[in-house]
Amino acid sequence: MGKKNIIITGGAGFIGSHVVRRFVKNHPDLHIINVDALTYAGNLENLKDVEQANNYEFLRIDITDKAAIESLFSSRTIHGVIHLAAESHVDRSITNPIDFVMTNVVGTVVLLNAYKAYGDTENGRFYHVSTDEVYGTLGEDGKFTEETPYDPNSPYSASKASSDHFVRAYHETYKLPVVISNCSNNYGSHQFPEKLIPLMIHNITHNKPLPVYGKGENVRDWLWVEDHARAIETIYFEGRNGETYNIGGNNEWKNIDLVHKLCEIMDRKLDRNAGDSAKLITYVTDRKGHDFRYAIDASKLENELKWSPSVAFDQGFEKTIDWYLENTEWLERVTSGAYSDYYEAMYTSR
Ligand code: NAD
Ligand code: TDX
Repeated sequence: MGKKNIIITGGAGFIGSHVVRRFVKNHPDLHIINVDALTYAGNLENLKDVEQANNYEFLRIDITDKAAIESLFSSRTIHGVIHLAAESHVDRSITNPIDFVMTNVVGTVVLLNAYKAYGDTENGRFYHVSTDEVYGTLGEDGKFTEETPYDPNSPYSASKASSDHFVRAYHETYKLPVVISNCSNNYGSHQFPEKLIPLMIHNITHNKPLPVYGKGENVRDWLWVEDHARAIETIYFEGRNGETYNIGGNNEWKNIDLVHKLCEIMDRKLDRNAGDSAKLITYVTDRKGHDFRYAIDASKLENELKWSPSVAFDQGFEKTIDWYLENTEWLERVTSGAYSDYYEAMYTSR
């Protein structure tokens, strides 16, 4: 018998590339099929170190393309699916919500249907990788648990909440074996510089203003991307069908404090005078409907599946910054072309 086929969608993106790398390297008994449309956020350069592996294959397919997805699932036995492909940036969802409905909602249902019709549902499972943003926003206290009611505020989180609901509904209605995880903000290498940390690193290196939304008081709970990828691996193999697992780093930061910390480290690494980078901080108009605070209670995952974050934030953050400084070519390539139009539309005269 050949290797079991596992589809990982969105494997050319930020988190997906870490998940693909981990599965290809740790599971030579599995054949990993990376299904990705290569949108602006997808980049095969992120997977250079695994592209020659004999248990890895890349297919450029848009998950909303029903015929192409059905043809893939019907042409060979798909044991399991780890679904990460998504439109993932909140600000883009505010200007263009329909793309988020198409990929995040319709694309997820296309995959569910194909897996239900052709997949190895007796033995495998459909894993939906989701976000803590489906729970809405917290005040100063409390944390999201798996029982927190869904209350999404942005078009992005509404689309992810909707896709979570479809995944749950396929479990209830068709007994499809599914599992869902909802994770907090990730940081690490290969993140597209529309997101806070790589955007700020890029701007500091170019002495450009650092756009902090509102008063910078919003709070996010940051988790190292490798710890997220390891949680996904654990949940894929050991999680219980029909369950949701929250994933988080117990690591809350006010945006402005995080940006100041980044500026201090960048001053040191770039041999600048202390305080130079922080002079670039510029407060700009707040994000519409900006969720105030996210914080995750990950005790279910910690107790049931014995997962916990492996890296202290100081260490992971420093490693992350080093990666962007050592990979300036990557950063320059992904910020050439359409990025400048995006940046101008989003930030000029904000
Ligand atoms: P990303 O934007 O970096 O990557 C998304 C990937 O999906 C890209 O490779 C892109 O080409 C691909 N893609 C987009 N539309 C597609 C389509 N129609 N068909 C096929 N491929 C398509 O995203 P990310 O930050 O790596 O997030 C991955 C997943 O994790 C998403 O589902 C996101 O909701 C979830 N998530 C992200 C975070 C975070 O902090 N980034 C936190 C929790 C959950
Ligand atoms: O230029 C900026 N200035 C700024 O102040 C940007 C890009 C962001 N921010 C703020 C907004 C947020 O409070 O920083 C915080 C983090 O912003 P993002 O990096 O855009 O992430 P967020 O909106 O929190 O969502 C992220 O975490 C959950 C991911 O993008 C989602 O895909 C994931 O589900």
